[in-house]
Amino acid sequence: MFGRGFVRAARSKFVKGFASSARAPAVRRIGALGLAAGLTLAMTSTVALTEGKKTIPHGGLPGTPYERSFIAIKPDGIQRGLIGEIIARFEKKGFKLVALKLITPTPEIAAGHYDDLKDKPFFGGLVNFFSSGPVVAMVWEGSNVIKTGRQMLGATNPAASMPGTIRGDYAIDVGRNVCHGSDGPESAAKEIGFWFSPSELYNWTPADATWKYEKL
Ligand code: IDP
Ligand code: MG
Repeated sequence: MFGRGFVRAARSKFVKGFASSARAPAVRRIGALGLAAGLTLAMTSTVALTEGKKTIPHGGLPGTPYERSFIAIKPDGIQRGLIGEIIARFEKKGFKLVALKLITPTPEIAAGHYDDLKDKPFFGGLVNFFSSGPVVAMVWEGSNVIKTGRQMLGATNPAASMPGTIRGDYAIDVGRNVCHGSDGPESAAKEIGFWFSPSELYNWTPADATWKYEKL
């Protein structure tokens, strides 16, 4: 995990240094012991703080375990009781949830989110549908979460989505395809910025991170 290797190395370096001074008088050794404990504690808490404050750009770091994608459950997914199912798939895969809110988008927000499709004939219907009720807006983090997230969602048209994907398993119609996922690093950064302020994103370290990644 980030920082732990450093702590371990720093600790073992210090312990070696302390052992080599073992011929020092007892009083100095006791003093050094206190100093060692204090320094180790200080180092540990400094690293822990740095780890907690580890700066990850709002839009994530594509190509690293800190890549981020904007994933949303659309109004049809909410109405059909699929919130838990969709979140569970991302959670079980091992991705990390770093932001989540339930929000009914205004037509302006819906239009802003789908701005790249404003010239499409289905744009009006899409905006009406997307602003018709609450959506679950989320940011998920992990290696390849943008591409893998799209694969987990399935093809835009559920008729072409593979069984086993969310749309393949739970949707029929392209206009009611249950979920949204960023389609690349640029749209991910743009969408995360559009839906969430920096204070709404959480940097946290899952307890099982080293069971999901060989290297972090
Ligand atoms: P995506 O959601 O897989 O990224 P986009 O092409 O970005 O697909 O389209 C955004 C959304 O617009 C789709 O998820 C779908 O809900 C809707 N949409 C796309 N194509 C059509 C269409 O031909 N008819 C109706 N709705 C469509
Ligand atoms: Mg899209």
